[in-house]
Amino acid sequence: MNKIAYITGATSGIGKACAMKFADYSYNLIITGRRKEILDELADSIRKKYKVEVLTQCFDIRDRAAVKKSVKDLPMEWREIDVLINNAGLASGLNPIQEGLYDDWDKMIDTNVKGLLYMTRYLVPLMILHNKGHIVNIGSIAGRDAYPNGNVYCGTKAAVDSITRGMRMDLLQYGIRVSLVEPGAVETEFSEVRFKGDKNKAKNVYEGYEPLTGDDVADVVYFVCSMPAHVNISDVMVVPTAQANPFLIHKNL
Ligand code: NDP
Ligand code: 8X3
Repeated sequence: MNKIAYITGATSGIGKACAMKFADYSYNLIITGRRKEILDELADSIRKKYKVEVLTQCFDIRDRAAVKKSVKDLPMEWREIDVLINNAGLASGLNPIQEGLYDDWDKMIDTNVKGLLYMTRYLVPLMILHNKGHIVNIGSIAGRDAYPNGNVYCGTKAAVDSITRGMRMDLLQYGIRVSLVEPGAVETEFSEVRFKGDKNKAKNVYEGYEPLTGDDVADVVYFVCSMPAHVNISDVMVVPTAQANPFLIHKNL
């Protein structure tokens, strides 16, 4: 029987790459996101290419009632989840704290922290019931060290780090593995979202060096999940060779 991976934020970037990677290794997938058309197209292409089953769930992870309903609506054959990849997330804006926009703060905290908590809160009881599970939270290098104007985004990823450590303790008795993958700069839609559609600003982030791709991160996530049952890779940071920390990237411009 194929294993099941539940991947949040699979319409783009790291989540989409994880969907492809896990399908390639014969996982059936539950993939989520808000953009239904993209989600449906991705599901179709994965079904065709990898011959696995794919279930789509379209909802906003900030909406606790919607998260609850999506888990409640899972058909019986989709409830034994082996891997949960808590990936959906975003940065919104890059402003000094005194100029921060409240709406940006709400978006980041509600998505990156509360959304991850809601997903985990509703899915973990299924893992406990079935006596198995592995949760991979996507943190960030930004959670290890803040950078100028990153304030709230960095804070949400530091929260993901801390929550991950707490989750690991709480779920120890159930044999549920909890891992944190913390990428550095990955070229995805991330910067376009952060700069609210400004493609030039977004492109500039990745100029002069080779950033990670979603595939690079998916390789690491899959590696973490492919360990034998007695091994947990609790924390892994993956960065471009050109990156030393959140604010030091060697660029040849
Ligand atoms: P993308 O913007 O390419 O993908 C983000 C994904 O999250 C999309 O699928 C989006 O789906 C989903 N998402 C965002 N908000 C919501 C929401 N409210 N409800 C449901 N889904 C949502 O960015 P990345 O792939 O780069 O980001 C994935 C994760 O990786 C994030 O947590 C990010 O913080 C983290 N990360 C990214 C790094 C980078 O440099 N790119 C580095 C370190 C960590 P949709 O729009 O369809 O809802
Ligand atoms: C995304 C990486 O450095 O832009 O988490 O914050 S960074």
